[in-house]
Amino acid sequence: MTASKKKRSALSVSEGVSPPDPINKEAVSRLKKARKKQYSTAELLEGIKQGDTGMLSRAITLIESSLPQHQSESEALITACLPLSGHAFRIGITGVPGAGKSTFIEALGNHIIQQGGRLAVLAIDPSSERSKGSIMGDKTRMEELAGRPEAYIRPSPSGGTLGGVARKTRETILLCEAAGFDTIFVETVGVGQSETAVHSMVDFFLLIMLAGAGDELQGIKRGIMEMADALVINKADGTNIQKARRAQAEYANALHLFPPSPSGWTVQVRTCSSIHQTGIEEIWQMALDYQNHVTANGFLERKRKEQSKFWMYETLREGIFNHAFNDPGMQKELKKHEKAIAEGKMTSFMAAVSILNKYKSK
Ligand SMILES: Nc1nc2c(ncn2[C@@H]2O[C@H](COP(=O)(O)OP(=O)(O)OP(=O)(O)O)[C@@H](O)[C@H]2O)c(=O)[nH]1
Ligand SMILES: [Mg+2]
Repeated sequence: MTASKKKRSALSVSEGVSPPDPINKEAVSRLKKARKKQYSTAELLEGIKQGDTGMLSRAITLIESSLPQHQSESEALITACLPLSGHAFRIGITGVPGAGKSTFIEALGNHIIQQGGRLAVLAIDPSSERSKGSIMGDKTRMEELAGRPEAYIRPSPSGGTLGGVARKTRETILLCEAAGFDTIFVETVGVGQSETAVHSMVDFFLLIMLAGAGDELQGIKRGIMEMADALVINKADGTNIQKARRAQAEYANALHLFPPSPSGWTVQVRTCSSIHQTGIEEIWQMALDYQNHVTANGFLERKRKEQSKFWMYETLREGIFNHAFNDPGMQKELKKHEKAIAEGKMTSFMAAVSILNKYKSK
């Protein structure tokens, strides 16, 4: 085929300048790279040390991952952050839905930042369904805080058992501390076992309550009150002020009946209005008083050591249980024994011994 014939063919493509791409390919590839970029543990650690919250978020996502290939990287990162952690004041905040936790955190958080602090707000919410709701709620209730560079708000890790979620939150505390946050809030909703988990990872545990719900001691589990270092009666504003004061006196009386705390700290009852920001400053001062008290008498150090031990055994218990009972044979044994208990053919104790014997002979 001659060159001239080729030019005349209907299939030939006339030479010319190719049209520009409708999309800026270079920008797209840069974006893709940024999205996909896998940071090394060293890069994440460096970012955390510099207080870069973008890198902190990536690191937290890594430790939250349940993929086995992330395990060793995640462990390396936590180990590297460990010596940089431990200096922050860790505060647990709980209360029934609607008590005003988010609004209170917004008010107290802004106050702490005004005092020169840097605050990380974490949450433990074992039901992932609810956590979606509270993230949405928190965005509007913590508007000012969320916009501040001195604040870092991270919703609860979702899914998994309470133990798993709690362990990840505990590790997240370490990462946040390594990133320079000097105050850590861990929020949980006061309706289940999650308070116990939060209590086992904080220095100071604050229970937010409402006045005027009939009998002041109703609806609130004694166990939660016993864990608290301070009770805060929120919404003490408008016509509610008197009711809040009465509730304060009643709770203070009720607390007298509790055994003294091993910290030597007397549990305080305060009132506040998170919306009007009254009583917030005093509550922060009280928290700092507590911190000074337990630092001076050595209780804080002992408590943190106990907590570390507790989480080692918790994780161990869960790991051993999963390892032992994840196989179908043992699952069947569990179900069989559950049924035997339900039908009254065996006591719980007998069933447990029988299951353990099955496991040992496996
Ligand atoms: N009057 C008054 N209302 C308040 C106060 N604090 C919170 N509220 C209101 O109470 C409602 C619940 O407040 P939230 O801060 O969302 O409560 P929460 O405890 O975070 O609730 P959940 O996230 O559902 O567990 C909102 O309508 C707030 O505006 C307060 O100090 N005074
Ligand atoms: Mg909330």
